[in-house]
Amino acid sequence: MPLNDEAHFETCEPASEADAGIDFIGDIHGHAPQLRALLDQLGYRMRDGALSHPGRRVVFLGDYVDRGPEIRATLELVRSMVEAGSATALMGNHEYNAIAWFTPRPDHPDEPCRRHTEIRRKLITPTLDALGDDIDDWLDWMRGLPLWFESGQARAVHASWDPISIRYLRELLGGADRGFDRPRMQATCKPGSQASHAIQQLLKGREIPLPAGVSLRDPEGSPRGHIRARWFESPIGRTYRDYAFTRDDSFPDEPIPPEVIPTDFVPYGASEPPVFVGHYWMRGDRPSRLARNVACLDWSVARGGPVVAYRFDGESEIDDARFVTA
Ligand SMILES: [Mn+2]
Repeated sequence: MPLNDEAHFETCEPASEADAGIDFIGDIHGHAPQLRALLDQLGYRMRDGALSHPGRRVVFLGDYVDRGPEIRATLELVRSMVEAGSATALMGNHEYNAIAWFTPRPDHPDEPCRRHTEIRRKLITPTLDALGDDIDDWLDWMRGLPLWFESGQARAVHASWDPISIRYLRELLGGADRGFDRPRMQATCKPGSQASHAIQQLLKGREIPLPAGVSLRDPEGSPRGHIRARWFESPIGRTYRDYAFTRDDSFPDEPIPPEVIPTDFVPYGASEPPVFVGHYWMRGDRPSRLARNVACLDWSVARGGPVVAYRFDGESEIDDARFVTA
């Protein structure tokens, strides 16, 4: 179908969901101007109050809030596209954390599920300032965001595709992919619970603990006792440094001992459909795939990188020519 011929589409039935192309878009973090430029470049135009495309739709990979200068405008743009039916917006760990900030702990109702440390307060303050008195409405919207996306041809999740965690959460959510009311939210906030483990796999990704005595700092300055794992690959025979999602020479170049590798670990199969994730602060001149069927679309907009899209049209192998940056 000639996707660039808009006049053609106005006289045709809209493409069915299965046929339509999907534009996957990575982390935005309040950078609305880059998002608008990217959507414009992809051919989305304002129709009836929201951006849409006659033959395509968007799947946003989460992390709309925190860090950037236009958090409210970002949320409004994303939400308007969801409400117009031209986009699906997945939950990122930053939306989850915003909900947890305001959710009381089930065992200590005077304390929030997400402890209010100074580092975290600094991170969430621009979001709280941007949403002001409307915070409850926006939190309700965030609670309803789906955690994963799956069509026959492609998959998406904020950080890592983990079938065991997806199965567990689908059961917790009564067969749905969304719906974090207070009790379900509290279930996922309980440290050490299976629900907490599952949500962490999906929204923060699989982590491998560092050897005793080695401690690093994350970009916010919090101590980090783990590496973010290349979950789609096997950790067997790898070192901490070369199995880390993004390479960092401060990670130990020593073998990962088998006892820290989770027993339920299964790498992403080569014949599985393409999967798109955000979250990992990739760096580089040009976005590229991580494996034939795995791509990360977070290229560090919050550190001066671009907002990144991938134009998907049903191909079984990810094509580096299909990444689009604003
Ligand atoms: Mn994230």
